[in-house]
Amino acid sequence: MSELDPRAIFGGDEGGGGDPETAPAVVLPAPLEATVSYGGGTAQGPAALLRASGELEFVEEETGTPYWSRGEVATLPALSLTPGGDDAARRAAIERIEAAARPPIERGAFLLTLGGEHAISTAPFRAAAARHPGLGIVGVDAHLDLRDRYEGSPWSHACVLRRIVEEFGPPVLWVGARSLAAEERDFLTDHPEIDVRWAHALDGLDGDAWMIEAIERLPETIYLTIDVDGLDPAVMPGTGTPEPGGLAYRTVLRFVRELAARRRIVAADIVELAPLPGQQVSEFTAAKLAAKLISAVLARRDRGAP
Ligand SMILES: [Mn+2]
Repeated sequence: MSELDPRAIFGGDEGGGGDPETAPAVVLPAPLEATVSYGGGTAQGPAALLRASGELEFVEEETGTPYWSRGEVATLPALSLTPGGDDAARRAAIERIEAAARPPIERGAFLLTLGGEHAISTAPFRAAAARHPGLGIVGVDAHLDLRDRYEGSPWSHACVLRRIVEEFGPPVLWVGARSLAAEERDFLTDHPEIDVRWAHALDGLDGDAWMIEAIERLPETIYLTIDVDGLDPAVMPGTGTPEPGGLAYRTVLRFVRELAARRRIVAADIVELAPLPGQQVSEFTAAKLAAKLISAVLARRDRGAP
């Protein structure tokens, strides 16, 4: 059993407390906040999400059954990551996250990393790609994060997909985008294989057929990154770089469930949560999405799928 403060355990007393060395799902808090360009606060994201997760009812309302069995979800101690610093310090922080991500991924557990800013995704993606060659990446995000450098740094949150594409060239599906820099537009022109489902292009589409069509193009093993700003700021105000016209909570939920049912999500992250004082909706929404993601991944395993 974990000796962490119950408020620092995903799922609290009822849903948490699994052994990080054996549990089929492991949560890794990675509160890195170094290159946030607009509103700050992502360093507080993991703690707020964990606290909110302890307030969730443990029965999933759609099924009437618990999200998972006791002990199936473990939480690692939050990494202590120095904020700010130069590129070398940022790179070192990402390497520390990667080192923490490796053991659960290597033994085949599902790893959910909690950011922190989006720059952290490189770390668990690398750990997962080392074990799963051909790993694809799926993002829910208002932004493409395809800049080469941002505010002088190649390790900015605005560059995370660019770094991953350059290093691994993975199949990419990016959902909910609604922000575009000229540099990103040009990069997309040069990389037509990057499958972007723009938020505006989803308006008026009938049902979820688009999701299934997009998911069926993907390889079997997937890394999923959920930037909370992919959701509409009306339901997710607590994020540093909000963009209007985002996805509905239920749309994201249905997408995550289709993805988890049709592909093997080996690792995921939820990033860019920046809690707002006196307003708990953002961390509560992120915590519930995290619980439903873990539940959907474990349900696939329970059915005997790899
Ligand atoms: Mn974003």
